[in-house]
Amino acid sequence: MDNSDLFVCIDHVGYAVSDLDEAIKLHCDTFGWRVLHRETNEEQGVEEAMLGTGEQGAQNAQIQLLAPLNDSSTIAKWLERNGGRGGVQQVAYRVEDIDAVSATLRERGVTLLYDAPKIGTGGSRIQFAHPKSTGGILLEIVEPPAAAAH
Ligand code: V0V
Repeated sequence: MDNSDLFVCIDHVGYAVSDLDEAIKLHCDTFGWRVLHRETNEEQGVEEAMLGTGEQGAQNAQIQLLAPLNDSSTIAKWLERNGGRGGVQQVAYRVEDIDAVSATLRERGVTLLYDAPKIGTGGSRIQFAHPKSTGGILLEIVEPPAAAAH
């Protein structure tokens, strides 16, 4: 990739929701998305579902529904700050090599939250940039698991 092309594409947009089943119903029954994958990530404190649309599979941009697993979850805090209403909690950019991209972002002064990537959806590797160093957006970078990378 060219040096200016750090990211492959938008991997997903993450919505904070208070009730996962209700949110799935809304986004699938009303907006026509399909549930591609569902899992619980204890470390991140979330119950989540990844949604695709039409003929799209996991190779295309997805919607990630994020419900809090408990009161100390970052999603619970986000919902509380937002008056209990759901909304866009994060945008995730897909990368080919998360270690290389993390190093470049650090060199450029971006504050990354973790010393090393953690495990995300479906065994992906994930890292976050703090909103204070991205212009106010919680930015995730995600390296898909080898089998899902195209
Ligand atoms: C907080 N702030 C945000 C924000 N959360 N701004 C934009 N988007 C968000 N989502 C602002 C907040 O309004 C404050 O602004 C400031 O950041 C610091 O607030 P804080 O009270 O310290 O906020 P905390 O304690 O909620 O921490 C914020 C961070 C936390 C970003 C550090 O949410 C975090 O660790 N996020 C990364 C992990 C995560 O989000 N996990 C759930 C998704 P002012 O008031 O100071 O101006 S898991 C996932 O995505 C997976 C598994 C996957 O994709 O595979």
